[in-house]
Amino acid sequence: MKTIQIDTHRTERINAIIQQRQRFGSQIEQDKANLEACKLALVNLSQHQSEFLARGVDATSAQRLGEINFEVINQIDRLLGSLEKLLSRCHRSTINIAVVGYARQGKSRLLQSLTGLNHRIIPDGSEGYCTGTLSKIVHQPGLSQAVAKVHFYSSNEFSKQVLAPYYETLGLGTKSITVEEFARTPPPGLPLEKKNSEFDKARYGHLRKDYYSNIAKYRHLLASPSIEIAEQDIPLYVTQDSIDQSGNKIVNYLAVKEVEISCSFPHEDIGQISLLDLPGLGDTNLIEAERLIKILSEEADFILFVRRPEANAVWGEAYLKLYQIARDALGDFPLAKCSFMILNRTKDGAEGGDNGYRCQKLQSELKETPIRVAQCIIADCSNSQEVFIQVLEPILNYLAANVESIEKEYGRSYQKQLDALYHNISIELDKANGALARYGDGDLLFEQLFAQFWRKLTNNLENLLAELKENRDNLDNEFAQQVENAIQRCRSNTGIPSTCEEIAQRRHLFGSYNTAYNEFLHEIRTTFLGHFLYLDQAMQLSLENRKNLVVKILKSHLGELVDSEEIDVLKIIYNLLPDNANNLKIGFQKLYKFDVSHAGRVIRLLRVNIDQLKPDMNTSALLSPAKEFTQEITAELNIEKQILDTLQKLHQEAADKSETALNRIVCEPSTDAYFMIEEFVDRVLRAKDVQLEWRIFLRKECYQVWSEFRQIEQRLQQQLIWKTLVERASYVNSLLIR
Ligand SMILES: Nc1nc2c(ncn2[C@@H]2O[C@H](COP(=O)(O)OP(=O)(O)OP(=O)(O)O)[C@@H](O)[C@H]2O)c(=O)[nH]1
Ligand SMILES: [Mg+2]
Repeated sequence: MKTIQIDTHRTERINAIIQQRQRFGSQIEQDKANLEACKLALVNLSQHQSEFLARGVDATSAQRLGEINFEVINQIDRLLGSLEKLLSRCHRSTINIAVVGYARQGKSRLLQSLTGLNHRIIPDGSEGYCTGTLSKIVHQPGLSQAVAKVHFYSSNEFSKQVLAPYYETLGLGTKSITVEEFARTPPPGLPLEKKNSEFDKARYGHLRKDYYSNIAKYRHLLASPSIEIAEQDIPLYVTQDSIDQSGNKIVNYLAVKEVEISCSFPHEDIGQISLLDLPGLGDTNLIEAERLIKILSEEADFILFVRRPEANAVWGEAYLKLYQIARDALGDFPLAKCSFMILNRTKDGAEGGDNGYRCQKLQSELKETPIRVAQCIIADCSNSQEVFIQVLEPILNYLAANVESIEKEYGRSYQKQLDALYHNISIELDKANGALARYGDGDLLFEQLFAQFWRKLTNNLENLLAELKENRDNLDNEFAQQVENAIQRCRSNTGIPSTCEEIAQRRHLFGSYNTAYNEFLHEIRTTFLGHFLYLDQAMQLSLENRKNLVVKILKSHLGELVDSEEIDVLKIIYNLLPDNANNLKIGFQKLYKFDVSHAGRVIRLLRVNIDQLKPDMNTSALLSPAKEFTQEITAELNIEKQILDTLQKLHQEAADKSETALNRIVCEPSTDAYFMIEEFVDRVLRAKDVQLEWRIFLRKECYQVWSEFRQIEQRLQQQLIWKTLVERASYVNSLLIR
């Protein structure tokens, strides 16, 4: 292709604009890096949050951790997405100019004039709609012929991006329809309320006559990968009005998402300008307008609204609507700053004739409409020279003068989002900052655990005391059983000779009934007492059992401080108590030393009942010393039998008395136990300053008593890690605001 002319001044100006824009890119680059760092810090924090919660922390920390909302990460992602687009704009090495307007206004013609490219590459049409799809035209020096890459919709994209908007807008059903379903059954009829609208009827016609009726012709393309085509085939994919040799309409454009055309621009000095030719929008395809224009928000740097004023042209509803759609679809794109309205002036002989007057009228009336563009220009779009002077030059001048403020406008928009994000992140980081504040605080932990300890200990001991109080006058079953056993043993194992012969033998041994009798008394008495020897210990054992109840309670609250199971727990605790814990020391000491067995209570009690079993105290008339046992008496009275009877009687009397006496004391262990424990509880819970003594003692032993304290080192370390992560996140967050 022939190069027409090179205006180096123009090339430099375009380069200057592009370079200036790239400089803005570095600021965005920085913001993006900060945002990414911020995201990383927050992701890190959120991972630690989950780990903490999974591992289990104290309730307060867990609640505070749970309150941190990491939704801000998604907000960062969204902003990163927008920055990515901005960056690709700033880094673009071309200025992309797009044309937007209704059909047959001369958009394609304008682009032809601008580039010097012919109608094979940028097809224009004299009948009906011409351009059928979005085409991007870029300069690639050295190409003798244009080449194009055609991208088709996938079936899924076609169903979501093309069909669904028609079905939704026209009320044909809310369920998204697949290509297969669409091919099988024609779209349902227009709902009643839409039937009167000419717009809706036209749109429905486009769906039914173009998309549905021709589906068999273009459906195969929806599954096709992108293809490369030669220059002469470009119209077959770009235009709406090509026909094949048999005169049938070619409808490839319906399946085309975008065509990228590379060619060598004849005007090489505008090589760094890329062009975006859009299908003419109209009543029928306004549904597609939004989608097409959305693409422009990312790809276009400058938009030319093109209008060829027809007879009696006014800025009517259709134009206001088009502008409105464009403004909504373009989002952050500073439309008023980056668009011109081109009024396409035709001369006599052209379709519509000389429209000079109409152009001027519309130009002057434009400011009265809500349409906001940077400039409104009148130019003959079919005249290359005029397009250069009237359109391109003003665009370049305008961009050169305004590139800074345009970028600032973009910047303002995302800076606002950055500020909002910074604010949101700060709120969450404030929460994070305090979340584990108390996690590694040993003093606080101690206070919490001590309060719990004190509540439980007092409760348990008081309950025990109440129970003992209730039973203090009741017999001690265990002790009573021991007493009963002893009495039974005493009655069954008396030590009394079982026959008169035994008595006679003993008499022969000493040669005296008196001596034998007295010796029997000694033996019976000691046997008798022998049966009760262990009762004092049994009484003590009963008390030990009650002490054990206290031990159990203490152990349940003192963790690993003492691992012994026995009574000596009391002694162990006593030994661990600090010297100045006077009350506790006394309380523990008294309890572990409490012993009733040394007093020999039972034996004392019994001894007074068995005087009759002592020879000197024996008052039996039969065996009084005054009546010496003589040969005659012996024979006459059957003395052995009398001795046996007497011994049995004396034993029985002693046993009966003892039983009565013992039955009087079977409640004593219960009473003793109550007073013993009451004394202990008073001493360790109620004495003045005793709580302080516990506090001092347990603070010293806290690592043994509470497992939480054993973790405190680990907790401190985790707290430090968390703090570092929060600080890091706060620091990177602070970088978001300039
Ligand atoms: N004489 C003259 N003819 C023009 C001018 N602008 C457009 N035309 C003709 O009008 C017809 C439509 O022009 P296009 O450039 O295809 O219009 P378009 O806006 O691209 O139309 P669509 O692609 O259908 O949206 C073509 O035959 C053009 O040659 C102009 O300024 N002067
Ligand atoms: Mg066109």
